[in-house]
Amino acid sequence: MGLLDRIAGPRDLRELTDGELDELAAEIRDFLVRKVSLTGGHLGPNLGVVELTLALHRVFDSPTDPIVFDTGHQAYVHKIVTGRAPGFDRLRQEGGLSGYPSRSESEHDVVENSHASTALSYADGLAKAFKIRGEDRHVVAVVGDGALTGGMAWEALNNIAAEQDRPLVIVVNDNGRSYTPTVGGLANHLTTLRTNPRYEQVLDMVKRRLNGVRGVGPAVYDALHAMKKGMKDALAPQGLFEDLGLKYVGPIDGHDRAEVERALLQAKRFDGPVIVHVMTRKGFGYDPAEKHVADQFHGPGPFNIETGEENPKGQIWTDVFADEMVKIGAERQDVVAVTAAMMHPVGLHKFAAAYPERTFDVGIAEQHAATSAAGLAMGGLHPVVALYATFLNRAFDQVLMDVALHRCGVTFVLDRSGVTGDDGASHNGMWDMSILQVVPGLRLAAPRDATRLRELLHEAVQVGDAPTVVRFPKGPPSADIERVDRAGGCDVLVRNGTKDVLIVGVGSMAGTSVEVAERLVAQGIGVTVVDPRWVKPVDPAIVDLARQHRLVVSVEDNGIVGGCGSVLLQTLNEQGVETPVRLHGIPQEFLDHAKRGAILERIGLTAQSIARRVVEDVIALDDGHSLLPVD
Ligand SMILES: Cc1ncc(C[n+]2csc(CCOP(=O)(O)OP(=O)(O)O)c2C)c(N)n1
Repeated sequence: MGLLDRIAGPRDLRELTDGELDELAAEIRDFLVRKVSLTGGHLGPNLGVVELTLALHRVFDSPTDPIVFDTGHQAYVHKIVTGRAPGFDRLRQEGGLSGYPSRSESEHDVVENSHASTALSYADGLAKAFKIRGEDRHVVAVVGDGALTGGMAWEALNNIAAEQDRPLVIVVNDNGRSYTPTVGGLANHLTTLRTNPRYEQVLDMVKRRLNGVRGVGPAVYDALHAMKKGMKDALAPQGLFEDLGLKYVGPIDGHDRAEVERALLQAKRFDGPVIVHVMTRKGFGYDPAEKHVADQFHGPGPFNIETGEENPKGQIWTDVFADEMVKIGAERQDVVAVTAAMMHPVGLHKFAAAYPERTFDVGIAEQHAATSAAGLAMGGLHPVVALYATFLNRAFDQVLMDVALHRCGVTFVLDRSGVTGDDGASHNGMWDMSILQVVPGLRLAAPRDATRLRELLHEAVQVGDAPTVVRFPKGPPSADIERVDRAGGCDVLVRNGTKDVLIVGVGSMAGTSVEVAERLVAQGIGVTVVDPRWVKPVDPAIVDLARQHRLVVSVEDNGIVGGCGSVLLQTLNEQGVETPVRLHGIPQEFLDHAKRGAILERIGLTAQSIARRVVEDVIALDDGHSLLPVD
């Protein structure tokens, strides 16, 4: 029986000796590598916070003292020491452990939103609440140097620093990276902090400790050496935080648990807001992660433990976008690319390699990305801003007022739209087609396959006087689906039999719609399937087609409220088309984590389920009844 088996909750950590805690840290690293190699997940960030998390749970009394993890992807160790190690066999699986903190899993999890840069605001509110209620509790926020590049973090710091009597400990987990190295003035400043003369001592300590850590290879020594060579002295390096009025402790070697504990205890005693600057290494202790150039195993899929090689994924939508952007970059000198700290995940790394001077990583700052893109457009360029669909939510006002109102030609490319699954409720890209419907002048395209992605991306960057959006889902694109005809700007994919049912298949749901059609045809129902390609604005050709059919069915992988189907319904109503319309989309719920396929099954977005409901609707029409209520 290992030490890990003896840890049922944070209090058990306090019984352990220094030697046992070192042993436990090694066991936890082993455990993380073994479990994540099977399920995939956020390995690198968690390997980096093992000692930090043990120290946090020994110094503070969670849940009385809430510990808020920014983004939450680095909370695996926290899960392990709060009694959830057995759940790791089913990490990110349906009904199993969530990949982020989860309030339904544990009283130790405070925040489960995986959108970055929010922890300091939650912590600010919690500290204010405890003060007003007269409760003597500390609040701890753990925030990465990447998350600190988000504007909200600074809005919160501005407030937190203003009140000196609220005990709030901000742990800056500084590993120098988001996915890739963190960029910007703040990142430079943190680098300066590392050049504090005290850092020399810390560096020595880190080096000494490395010798004692299992699985650490030469990569780490080289990196540290390189860091050291780049050092220069600074007089008052912590100035930025102290100028804000925040006490500063650090920098601390985040892999020296005892030293981190001392710093946290010191911070705790201040009984006011204080920053503890902890230096860690992403992927620490697992050689393949440390050596992984792209992102130090930020979030690998299942992989081989010995080699660190990920199981092959095949071509995904992102790859198609990545290659096409390089071609567009060659054809158009005015096209520039913008990423919000996700160069590789959104596929802009190839463009960046070909045209480094035309690529901008703005940090985890989607709002700024949008408005900065407006500026780029005003300055005569055509920016392509590539984001995960869920993170565009942040920048709604900027898209509306800063880009659209000014008629700026900016293309937003939304990867991971629709149901994404494993990462849970906050990662599903199911809001974009609803919130963007209300933006005047904005044009939105949803490609059904790789060929259409290339085609629509080219069309999008041609638009110079309005925002355009191209959205596509997670995973591999389906095989190309050829059109049989064209109607306006739309592709007709199926035209079979009498004009009974018109199916409007949006984006990746076009393939599903073709399957639905096959099932309906087999039952003697005539079907037309149309892929609008550009779903906003509604193509007049769809209105004409709707008028000619007996039933219109829309299928989209977006929230049902305010999505493409709902806008189509409204348009038909305005145009006096009385054909009944049935909407199929994602129910407006926060969907628990599970595989994308399993979720689509559960919410009825499969060909079988849609076909069954359409047949029922057609039978109701044939019987002269009004349509059945949705089940
Ligand atoms: C608003 C938002 N944009 C993008 C992301 C994607 N994302 C997840 S983790 C991460 C990097 C976080 O870096 P850091 O805070 O330094 O933590 P580390 O992984 O280095 O521990 C990014 C960009 C996100 N979660 N939220």
